[in-house]
This record gives sequence, C-alpha cells and structure tokens, in this order.
Amino acid sequence: MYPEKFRKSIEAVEAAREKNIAYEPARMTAKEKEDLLAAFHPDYRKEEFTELKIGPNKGEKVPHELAAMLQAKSRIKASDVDLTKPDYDVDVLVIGGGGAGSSAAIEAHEAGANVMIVTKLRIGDANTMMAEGGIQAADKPNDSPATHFVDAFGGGHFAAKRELLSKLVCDAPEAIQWLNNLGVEFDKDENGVMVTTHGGGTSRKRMHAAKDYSGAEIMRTLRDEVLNRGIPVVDFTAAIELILDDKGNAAGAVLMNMETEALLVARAKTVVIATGGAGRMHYQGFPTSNHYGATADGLVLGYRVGAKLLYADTLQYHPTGAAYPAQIFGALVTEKVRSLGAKLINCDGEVFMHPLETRDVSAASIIRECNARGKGIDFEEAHGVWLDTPMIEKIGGEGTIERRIPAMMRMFGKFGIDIRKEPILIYPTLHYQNGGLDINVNGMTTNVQNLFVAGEAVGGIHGRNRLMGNSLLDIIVFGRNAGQNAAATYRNVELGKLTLDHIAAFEAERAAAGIDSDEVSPKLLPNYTGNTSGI
Ligand code: MEZ
Repeated sequence: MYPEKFRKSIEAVEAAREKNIAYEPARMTAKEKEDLLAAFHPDYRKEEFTELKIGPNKGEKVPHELAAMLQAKSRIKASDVDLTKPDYDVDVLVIGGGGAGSSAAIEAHEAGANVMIVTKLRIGDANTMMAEGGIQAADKPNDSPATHFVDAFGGGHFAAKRELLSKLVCDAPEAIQWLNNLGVEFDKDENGVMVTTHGGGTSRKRMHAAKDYSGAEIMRTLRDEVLNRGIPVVDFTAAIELILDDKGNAAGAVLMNMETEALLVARAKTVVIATGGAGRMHYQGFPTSNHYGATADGLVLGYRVGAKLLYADTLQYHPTGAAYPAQIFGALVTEKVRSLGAKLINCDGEVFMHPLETRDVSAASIIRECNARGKGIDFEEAHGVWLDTPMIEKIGGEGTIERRIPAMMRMFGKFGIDIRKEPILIYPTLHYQNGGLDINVNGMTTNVQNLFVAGEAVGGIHGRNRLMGNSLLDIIVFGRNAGQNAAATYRNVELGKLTLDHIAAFEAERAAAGIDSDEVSPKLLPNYTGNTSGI
C-alpha cells in the first residue's frame, strides 16, 4: 500500500500509460552514453576510490571499502595452526557453496577427484540463489555465439578478456543442456521448446528462465546433484587464509568454524575460489540485492597470496532495486520486468529512457533523473522512479505477470502492492562485482599456480559491465571449467612443504607502506550493529 502522498504521481503514471506503451524511446548514442556514465555512474565518483599501497595491484584504484579489506591484517598468525597435521586432505578444495563452487565440485567429482566443498554458510547461500531473470545462451536458429559475443563485448565497453568471453558464449548452449539434463525446470512452450526473452543490450532473445526464480531453480538442482553424489560439504566453516607450499603454489586453506572459531587445516593439491560477490560491502552506501555473505572474501584470500586482480574498480548497480517499502529496500526487481514490457517513468509520468539499455547506462540514467533533473519521487519514505508494471498485463494479456514473474508479484503483494495494477518504485542497488581475480582460460589465476577461480570472484569475463543473464551463465561455464581443470591438474601435483609465510611477508609490506589499521580480513559477514543508515 502506498502512502497517500505518492498518489498524485501514480495518477500521472496511470494517465499516461496508454501513450507510454505506444511510445518507443530512442536508444542513446555512444557519445550520449559516455557522457551520462561519466557524470552519473557511481564508478566515476573519484572520491569513492583510493590507490592500493601494497600487493600485486599496487597503484591501482579500488573502492575505499575494498582497499580496507585487501590491505587489512590476516585473522591469524602462522603459529596459530599446525600445518603438518591437516584436518582434511583432498585433491580439489572448493571454497564456496554457490553455483560456481557446486558446478566445479560436480565436474571434479565426475573426473574422479577427491573433492570437498567448504562454505561459511550453507550450500546454496549465494548470489546464485538470488538471481531471477535468467541465463543467456545463443541456442536459437536466429542466434549464434558470435552474436552473443558482440553484444557482451560491446556491453562491457570492449574490455572483456576475449578468450574468456569467447569461452563463455561458445560453451553456453551446452551449459543449458547440462542444466536441463540435471533437472532444471526451464520455461518451455507447449512443444517443449525453451522460451527466451530479451535482456538489456541483447540483440536476440536468448534469456532462458525458470519464471523469475531462475537462480533458485538452478541452485536447487546443483545442490541436489552435489548431495546425491555424496560430495562432502563442510558448512558454517570459512576459509580465512590460503596455504601455499614451499614452491609458492596453492596448497590448501586455513578454515575457521563460524560458531566456535576453531581453526582447521585443509591440505589440497588444487584450490578453487568460488566465494562470490561483494554487495554486502555496501560500496558508497548503496543497498544491495546480494545475499548475506557477499563480502569479497575470495578477492582478499587471493590477493594476500599474490594473485592479481582485474577491474576491481568496477561494480554493477542493478538499475531496478526495490525503493519502497523499506522492508525490501535494495531487493532485486528483475530486469525481466522490463523485458516483458514495463517502462521506467519519472514522477511526471514521462518515459525518460529506453527500458533495455545496458545496466550501467540504465542505472546512470535513473540517478540523473532523480538527482539532476529533479524528476524522481522524493519523499522521506523513499526516492526513485516508477517501473510501470501494469504495462505488462496490457501488452502480454491478463495473467502474464502471475505466469512469468510470480515471485515479484508475491514480494510486493506482501506489502499490499498489486504490481498488476500499480507501478513499483525503484532505484539502483549494488548487484555485481565486475572485477575480481585475473584468470587464464583454464580458470587458473594468472600468477599463482594451482589456484583456480570461478564465478563472481573472477574479473575480466564481462569487461567493465555485465549483461543480464551472463552471470548465471559464467558460474556454470567457468565453474565446470575450473572443476575439470583442477581435476586434470592435481594428478601432476607433488605438494611441497606447506607454509603460511606469506602472512608475515604481507605484514611487512603493510608496515613498510605505513598501513597501521587494525582491521582484519576476510570480512566474512557484514557488521550492521550501530549502523543507523539502514544498510
Ligand atoms: O544476471 C543477472 O544479474 C540477472 C538475471 C538479474 C535480473 O535482473 O534478474
């Protein structure tokens, strides 16, 4: 239920609805996009970034909050654990129990490796679970991986590592079949053909979905597969430091029981970091669509042993986070809502942009509408612009919302907002880290041997902006890839003596750079105590 004072603006949206449905807003030119991003996208706010003083990316800019974690102290000293008596001894250690970690574990297991998953929460507590709108794959007759590549490369500002993006799009059709065979219930028509839609920046309809809970459906299936195979999952246990051997290669991790804080040692011939994203870092004070554990842990673990980061200065703000009511502030309002026809409308009932521009451009455009043009809804309770969901029913026919985006209908329905009849208020929300650890096409970090990375902790697959549905795709393609390659690698690994010498070396670097903060990392969980801002 909206407060009475929102009414006047809602009436303006209603009055203009028919006209706005018919109106086809122009796409922005490349120059218009560039200028818009420079002026309004949060990645361009210089004061929100700082130069790293130590580590492999010394001199590069990252958000203040990330710099604090990357340059923080370890949670332990080397003498806190006995590396000669490992609690676990495996071929492949997967850190993270989301979609990427599960896919890696399944493939490593399939290849005969002794694999174990360790996760600080439970298997499935991950951004995968939160993904709604779908997963891209060019598997229709009018589409091709080459077209998919062109869309994603342009959408990412031509910055993606070509070989990674190429693998992503070429392996996509097979990834969909793999998921389908595992039991993912994709939306299909009466002939059993998968239904696909557009996303922002896609030139073909290639978004495969399970209604608007695609990630939950994929995660459910992967989790079942992990458990059915009997792959050990050590939950509520965080990796807090990587272990190297005396050759400088990855050789396991120090683990911490989240309840008792007891330390454990996992020795491994290969390690896969699949720790996910960073929304709970709340960069620049933004709310987030991410799950509770998204605190950039993998980036910290990798960085401290010398693994390089790529594009850690670029984040994705999903254009449509829920802005009202407060209980769901920042929650994801899937891009599929716009794919199905809903347009973004300002407080005067005007369409101010094409609804399917790429995400960075859409977010910047919404921020401009609210902050520079004074055309946002701006009340004490909330600010943002309208997403005119009733358009969907008018375009697709009665029942479209319930059939295609039932979770969205339910989320708002709980607060007395019937999205079939009333628009919803949205504002950008922190959604995805475009940057992460730098890998080669085998999924191994470019400079630490036997250390693999998959999923949102990787940088460079999407360049400086990711298109919708390419993240669910990358967790599958690069999760499987990491698992397969870790399994192929471990057979030739002869582990040397395990060491945590890098902790003291990092501490010395901190001291030499004059860093004396007492903060420790990885962060593991957000700290909301004493925070009055609501995030
Ligand atoms: O890829 C995503 O981030 C995604 C599918 C999100 C969404 O809008 O549903």
